[in-house]
Amino acid sequence: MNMSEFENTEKPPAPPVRLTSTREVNLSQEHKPLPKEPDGKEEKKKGKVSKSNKSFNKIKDERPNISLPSNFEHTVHVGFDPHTGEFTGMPESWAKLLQNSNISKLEQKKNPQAVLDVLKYYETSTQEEKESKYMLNISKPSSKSSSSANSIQSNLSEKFAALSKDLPSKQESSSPSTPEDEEEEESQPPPIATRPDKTKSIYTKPIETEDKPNGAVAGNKTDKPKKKKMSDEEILEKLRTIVSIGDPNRKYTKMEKIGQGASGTVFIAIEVATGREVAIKTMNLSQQPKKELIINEILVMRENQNPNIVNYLDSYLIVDELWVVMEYLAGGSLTDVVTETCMDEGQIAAVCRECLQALEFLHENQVIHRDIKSDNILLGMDGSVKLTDFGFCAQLSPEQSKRSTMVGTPYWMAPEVVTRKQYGPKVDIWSLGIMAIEMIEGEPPYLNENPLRALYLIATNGKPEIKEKHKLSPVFQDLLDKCLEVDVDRRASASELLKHPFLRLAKPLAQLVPVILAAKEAQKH
Ligand code: G5X
Repeated sequence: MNMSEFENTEKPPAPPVRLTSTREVNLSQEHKPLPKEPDGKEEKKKGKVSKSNKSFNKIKDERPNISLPSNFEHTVHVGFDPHTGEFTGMPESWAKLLQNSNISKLEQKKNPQAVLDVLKYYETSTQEEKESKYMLNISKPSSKSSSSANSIQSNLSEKFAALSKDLPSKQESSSPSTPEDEEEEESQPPPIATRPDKTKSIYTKPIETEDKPNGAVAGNKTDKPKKKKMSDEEILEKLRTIVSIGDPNRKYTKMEKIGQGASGTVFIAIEVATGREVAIKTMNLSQQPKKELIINEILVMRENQNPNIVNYLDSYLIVDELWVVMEYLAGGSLTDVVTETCMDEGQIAAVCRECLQALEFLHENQVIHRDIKSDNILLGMDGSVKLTDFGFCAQLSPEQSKRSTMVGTPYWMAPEVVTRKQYGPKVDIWSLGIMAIEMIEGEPPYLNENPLRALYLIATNGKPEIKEKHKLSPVFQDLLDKCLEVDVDRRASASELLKHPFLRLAKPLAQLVPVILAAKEAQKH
């Protein structure tokens, strides 16, 4: 018929491919709505990455045999002399980190507290990369910026000093594997690509010590059992009351690994009874430093089902291995799309609306996701958009309506998290704003900065600069302003944002399919 002929010849052009993609795609520059300046650093990044990723994966793979170091903590007191502009009593490892951070002397002098905050923070995140999941006790400065010589206390890991030299190489990484990588990645097909280590989530121990009469000195290792800390046996006991009985190996077949995260390995499988595809996250409990988080993830997600959330389906416990069965989305993550292609505003608005629907639902139910970023947005082949990985979510209650644990991924973190204030659901809105920047620019602000300096910049700059803001429609600019508002009370809520005029630009979800396919195509190369 005429019509189909017409459609064949006039097929819409393929979506523009992002030239700055770290995954090495080279296509014509022409249809780029939001070009980015070429970045010299990009090249440098690539070379190193595969190597550092490789060793990182290696560490992860061997994790089963490495027990977490314990009792390697000591307390340090750091002061700042405003006259000399020097920190006093700073551990050598911190000094080294700071030296490599590109945080200038002037910046240090301008905001020494921010420097100390982020140093402690960074300590934790690097710690995590070595140990995979990361429980560090970090005590908050007992009184913030009260004196010019701020005294802070923090626990240091013995390994810490060694970490600073790894930092520069922990740059980017999603570049295609070099031949030598192949054996490491054989079980990681495209849907979930590797990301730079520095885009991985971190979690630090709550700063509850500050409430203690004896202040932070009460020491962190002594108070570990405080607050309903459950024993391993109690954890298993509790899990047994939650999970289904039966052998999941008989209910699901054709398991194929699709991802490896801090908390476990993810497989795709077929549910025998229905023939549908599911994703299964398996976690070896003996390797999980924070088992309560896993129970939390299951309990919270079992109760909170929504079309814009990767829904929990079932769970099983096999000896000490926990299986969490959930919906499978075949379109890959939003990261794949933002790094490989350029989205137009209609597509960005559609993704924002879907994410805001998920957040409105969660926040109404007093749940904070705490790790909103493109990596945690999965796409269906029909263009559906769903929020995933609730491994760090927090269920608020009337007794505890605010949180202080430092959770998330540094580049996406709200200022109130970085500066260690009490925070609530609006941290997700800030992160959504950062994710919107990913959809515009391909990556979050400061990704090329030393991560430590990035944290400093979040703490001190507040709202990040958007490179070519004037090229965005006024309604989009306004939405970004409302997400990236430092003042939490003035920052919009999810329900408010759902009424924002920018969302009226949203295209039908089916129009996300071309960028999903383009991202998949780009990743093949
Ligand atoms: N394509 C899902 C998760 C979601 C709510 C409890 C964590 C990964 C990876 C992952 C890949 C999926 C899942 C589905 C695709 C993940 C989670 C989670 C929950 C219910 C469990 C990690 N790291 N997926 N489809 N990928 O590679 O919190």
